[in-house]
Amino acid sequence: MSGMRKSAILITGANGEVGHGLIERLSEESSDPIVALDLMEIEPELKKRCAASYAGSIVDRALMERIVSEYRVREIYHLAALLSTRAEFTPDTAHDVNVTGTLDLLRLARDQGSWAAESVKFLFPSSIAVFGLPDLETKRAAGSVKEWEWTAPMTMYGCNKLYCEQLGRYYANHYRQLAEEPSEYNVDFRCLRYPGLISATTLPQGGTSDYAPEMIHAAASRKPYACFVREDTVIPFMAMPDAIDAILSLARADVGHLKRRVYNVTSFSATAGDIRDRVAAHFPHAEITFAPDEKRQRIVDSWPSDVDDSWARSDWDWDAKHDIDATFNGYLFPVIEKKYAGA
Ligand code: AKB
Repeated sequence: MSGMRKSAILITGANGEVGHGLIERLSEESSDPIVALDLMEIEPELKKRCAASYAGSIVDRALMERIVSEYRVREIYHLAALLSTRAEFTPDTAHDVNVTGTLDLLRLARDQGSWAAESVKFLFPSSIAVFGLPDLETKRAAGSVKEWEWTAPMTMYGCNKLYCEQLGRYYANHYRQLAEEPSEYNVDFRCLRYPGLISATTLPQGGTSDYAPEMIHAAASRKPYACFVREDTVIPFMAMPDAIDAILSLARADVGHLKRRVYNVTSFSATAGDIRDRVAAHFPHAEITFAPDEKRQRIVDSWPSDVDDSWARSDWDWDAKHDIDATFNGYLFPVIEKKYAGA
């Protein structure tokens, strides 16, 4: 059957923030057809760039079977997830989507790989939410954390991501290790842990690092904004174009150079107050206040103020193109102004 099927790149969560940027880049840079999947109908602009798109859930097995009956999936970008705030309201659903959905896709990748006799690449965005620092004093003392430090998440989403990292590592390195003939075509799982992402063109849904993009978009669209964390709250961030560069660089890296399956990546760390200052300097009419929500604050306080991404730098030459100045002055402000021009 594999001879009849067209080979394709599968992107789940295609309508999300990373999905938007990734589909735009992949459709320009790669000749491989893209198959997009999202709970919602894919936006028309993105649809045009895909060979096919499906609206449905990643835990719908019949749908997944339909996709593989039509396409030989040789690379997967598994972006679909319920983010950290939303997952706290519906932890069971979050577990279904974030864990069961990922496990189903790992199985799909395994099957596709063994039929085609080649490993399927499986790109998985994890998050700084896998870290859990118990209090602010520890967070200050920890500074920049390494991949294996402080991995005791306090959110369902963080637990889900951390476990899926381990599942991916298992499918890549240890799958059916006791079988007489272990598979030669294990899943080529590659994972990066994103910091808070900030896009000039889309807004996140249901995350806890959302205060940064929300503040910027509110100011650009002349709306008042009450930030739900304290002014001194600090976590690492990254501009969306760098997030897309990072996942594509990891996907294209020579597997022989990858000494890990899971990599920290970051660009700059900033407090909510730093972001307010930059936004207020650029949009003098901005109305930004601070009204911390105790519960969401606790979650952000448990995330590190910085991550050490030296493994990514040395194994696949990771280097963010946008530092904090370039993120705001070279990317966010010019692009966001166009977005809201005339609004
Ligand atoms: C969230 O806030 O849940 C995400 C994340 C940090 O992974 N943006």
